[in-house]
Amino acid sequence: MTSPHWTADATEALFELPFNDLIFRAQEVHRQRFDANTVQRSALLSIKTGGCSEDCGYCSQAARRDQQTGIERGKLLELDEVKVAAQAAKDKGATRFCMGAAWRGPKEGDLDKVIEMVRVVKDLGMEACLTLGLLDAGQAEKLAAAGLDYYNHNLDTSAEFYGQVITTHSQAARMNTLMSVRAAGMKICCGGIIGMGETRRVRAALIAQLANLNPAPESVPINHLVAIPGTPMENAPPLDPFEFVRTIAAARITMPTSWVRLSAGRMQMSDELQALCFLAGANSIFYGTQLLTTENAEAARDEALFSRLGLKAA
Ligand code: SAM
Ligand code: DTB
Ligand code: SF4
Repeated sequence: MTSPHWTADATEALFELPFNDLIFRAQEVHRQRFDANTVQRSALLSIKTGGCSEDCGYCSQAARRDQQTGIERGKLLELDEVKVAAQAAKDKGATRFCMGAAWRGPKEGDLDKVIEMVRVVKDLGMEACLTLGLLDAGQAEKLAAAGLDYYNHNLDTSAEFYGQVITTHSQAARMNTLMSVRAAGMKICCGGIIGMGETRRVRAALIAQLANLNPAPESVPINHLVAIPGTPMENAPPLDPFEFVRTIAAARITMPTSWVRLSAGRMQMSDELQALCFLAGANSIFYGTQLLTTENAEAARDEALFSRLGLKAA
């Protein structure tokens, strides 16, 4: 399936619309393809925490900063631990289980262990998603053969801004991984982070790049920076919350068939801001008390919000 090409200019023009016009357009697009009152829920588990070789400026898990962030290096979780967490997520109503590892990319021995984890999740009847860093073509094929539904690998920010945030790998290398994931036949979960001090132009260019992956990623996580003490971004300038909502709306309009996930940063958002994000076309969330190394909104708060807004779980 091909989709229209979005330039950074055309995407920035969406951001420039009066807020009400932008939200109206996003609603129109959203309602053509989705039930506007349904929100999908994914659970997240860190299967290997900390000690990462990379230097992503927003991340608490870079080995070079573990003294400052206080994140202890963990081992790859045991299969039984994953089983317990996956069952608990299913019991709470998650339909997808995402497992993340603080690696530049997986080693072969680790990949075999992770494949066992994918089988556990699939046996419980949930969709399985992994985020393990860079993959080569053979690794992507192995994961696809194991039945992995989604691979999460974010572009994170626009090509022009990337080098100011991450120096240990290039955005082009991440593009190669996305192509390998696609070639192996898996669905792509790919998005980015907003609120790192980037300009509106950078946000628009990121959204255009995602939309132009052609086909667009099936799942698009829009993360609000969680400013973690000890990272270079701990004092990132605050973002106007309406600008975050605009980013969600631009993602919805440019990627009409994708699940747009209101991802990291939800705990720091008011209920009203989250409601605006749903109105702008977000239709997925991370659900459960923990993201990777930071806390997520409590399930009880989410249940109450869903009930107040008349939202249904997918
Ligand atoms: N190491 C793998 C990688 O980088 O692809 C997988 C794990 S990595 C932590 C997954 C994603 O989490 C990143 O691409 C980034 O979008 C998001 N993330 C990490 N730290 C974050 C933060 N402080 N705020 C918001 N999103 C964050
Ligand atoms: C994604 O886009 N966001 C998730 C998931 N994919 C792996 C991770 C958010 C991490 C937030 C910071 C933390 O908890 O360390
Ligand atoms: Fe490592 Fe991923 Fe964190 Fe970058 S975002 S430092 S690759 S865990």
